[in-house]
Amino acid sequence: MKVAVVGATGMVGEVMLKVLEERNFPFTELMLVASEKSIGKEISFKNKTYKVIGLAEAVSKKPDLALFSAGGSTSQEWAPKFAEAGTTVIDNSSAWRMDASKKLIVPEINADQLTKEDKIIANPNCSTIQMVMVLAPLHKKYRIKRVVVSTYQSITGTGLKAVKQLENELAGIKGEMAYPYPIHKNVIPHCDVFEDNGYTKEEMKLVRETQKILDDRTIAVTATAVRIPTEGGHSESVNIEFEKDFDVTEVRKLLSETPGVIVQDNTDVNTYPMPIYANGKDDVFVGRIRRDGSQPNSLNLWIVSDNLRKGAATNTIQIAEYLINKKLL
Ligand code: 11C
Repeated sequence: MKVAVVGATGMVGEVMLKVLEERNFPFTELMLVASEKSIGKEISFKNKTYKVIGLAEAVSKKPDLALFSAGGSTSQEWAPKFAEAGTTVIDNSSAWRMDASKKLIVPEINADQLTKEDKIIANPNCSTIQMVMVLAPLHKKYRIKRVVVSTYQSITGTGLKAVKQLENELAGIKGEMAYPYPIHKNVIPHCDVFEDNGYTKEEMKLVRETQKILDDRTIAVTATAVRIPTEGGHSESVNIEFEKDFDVTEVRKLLSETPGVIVQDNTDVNTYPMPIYANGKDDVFVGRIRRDGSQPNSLNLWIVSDNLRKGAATNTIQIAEYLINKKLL
């Protein structure tokens, strides 16, 4: 199988290669693909050096699978060209997620929707993936009516430019800014661009993508997405109102039995999820699980996951593994 990693020089691309190596992902030929300015750059993978190639060359080589993490506009333009060449594209950008003809997949939840005909498959936004991993089993059991989420998002979600901004600020160097304000010693209630409704696109992704993945447009979701000067993972404070009542011990048990979810919840010994634990791991961590006594059938919890792994690279590769296992490629 010929595999292309599109956006191989970016932050997610780098993690994608790491995850492909760790999972011993099967391929006969690997193409590392990036924009014009990176063509010819050398990247080593499994003790072999690969030269980065451009998008047109990659399409002409007709890969069986292309793992895209190259931004929305590249994906909009190039994913259909790969698909026309017979390649199955799994795309990490927001370009196709809300397209009614494309599937938005978190393998543990809805990979069974996939068929051989799906040539462009969308990978959800990082902050959505970690939240739905926890919401899905709870929705099945107690029916979710409403979710109120506030995020505390890692600068790695913005990319290398933001990591550099923080490094510069820590070193007292004036440099290029990824954000409109300093991020060191600051918190910025602004992830992605603002939409006309006063919410950011990141906030609206949490609303729209959650409803699409859980296949239930009746779930009310409202979000506030915030950037904080951390790396290693996104954190989320989530308040959930259910139709049915629940028992907190039963919720903890249900989540601890959910594949891909780890419960870290023992306040006696200060155990709860944090980016320093989630960093480099593929699981979604949940803790601070407690009843919201302010209204009926409501729960509070805290979710953390490595946004570059389960939030991006790992989820993409899990989709690819599903396609291979089910012979859908
Ligand atoms: C962030 N969630 O942390 C974003 C990064 O739609 O795939 C990923 C953007 C996306 O800023």
